[in-house]
Amino acid sequence: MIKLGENEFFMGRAIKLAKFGWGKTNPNPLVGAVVVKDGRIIAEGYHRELGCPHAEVEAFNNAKEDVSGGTLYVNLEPCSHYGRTPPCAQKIIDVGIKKVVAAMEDPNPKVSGKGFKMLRDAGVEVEVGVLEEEAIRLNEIFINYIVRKKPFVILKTAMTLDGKIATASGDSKWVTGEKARNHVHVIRDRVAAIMVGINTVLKDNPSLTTRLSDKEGSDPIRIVVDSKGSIPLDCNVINSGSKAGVILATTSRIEKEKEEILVEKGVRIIKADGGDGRVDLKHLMEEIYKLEIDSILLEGGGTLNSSAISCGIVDKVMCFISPKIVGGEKAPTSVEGIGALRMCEAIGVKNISVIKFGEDILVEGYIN
Ligand code: AOF
Ligand code: ZN
Repeated sequence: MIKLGENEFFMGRAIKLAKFGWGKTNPNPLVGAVVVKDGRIIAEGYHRELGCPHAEVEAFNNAKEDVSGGTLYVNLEPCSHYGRTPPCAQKIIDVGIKKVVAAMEDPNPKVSGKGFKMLRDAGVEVEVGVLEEEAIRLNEIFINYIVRKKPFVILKTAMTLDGKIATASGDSKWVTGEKARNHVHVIRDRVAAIMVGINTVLKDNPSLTTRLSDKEGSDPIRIVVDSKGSIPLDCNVINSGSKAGVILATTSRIEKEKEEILVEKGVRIIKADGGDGRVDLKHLMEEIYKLEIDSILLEGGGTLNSSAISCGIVDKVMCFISPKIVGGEKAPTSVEGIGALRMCEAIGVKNISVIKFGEDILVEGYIN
């Protein structure tokens, strides 16, 4: 007999397993799978890395017992297409799974609904929608990438209670405490790329790599927006020794010779002329999408953040607020530019959540 909440319990486990794939499956989804028989979990698996077997097949491969007659819990509709791997729906039918419980339909047009149909046509019972909201949130990057055909852009900022990202003299080390800063590295580990403006490179000379306190993380591809190509050849971004590449987003204003040296140093150049001499960020996102980069953590200063928000490329905001007041009208804020002239023109941020990291507060929400 199925007890109340059993579906949610096993789907919760599948979602937990899926999270082990953070940062390794991009641009593919995070997927976990659990096989249950007689109320017990007899097999578990998750999608480990892009190109590796899908979660369902991983679970079958790890099974300690015969999975036939069992119920499969998976947080995404099983695939029906031949891609990097054969269709999971067929495999599910072949191993004799009796029922599939999925959290959500796959938004990938190659699959959407076809996986469920394939299963139902073969007599497998299908139930959809268990922990759906959680599953959608888990794969917000994948869903955005596959449906809207653009990278999911997360604007991250850290400010004081009075909205400053540095003091008037430019000192910004540190606005937030260690726990908040470590969480930023957790996010760097999950996303495909990180993006800053040239001013940040010139001022802070960051390496933009992932440094986690408890495990080795993967470095995001580093994107520097630099319309004139003024990036110093000896800067840390280019010379950090990281295997993750560097993309210089620039315009035709870059000098030919500088461009050649950068290319020789392994930097990929993307030119996206905005007409006003600046980088056209919307066009840049189209080029980034073509490289199968599904997500960008934007750690920009006020100018780049302002351009990114006003041209509509930002999807999510992560705003750390530190309980400090620095004051000073010349102290920079996280979004500069001209800004809205009337309060009714302010950009609304929806579905807000609040988390504490030590003394700091993280406010997250969505723009698009
Ligand atoms: C995954 N892992 O566990 C599941 C996926 O690139 P391919 O050929 O591996 O196929 C990727 C698509 O398969 C993906 O966009 C999604 O629609 C579906 N399901 N993908 O990478 C998985 N179950
Ligand atoms: Zn599959």
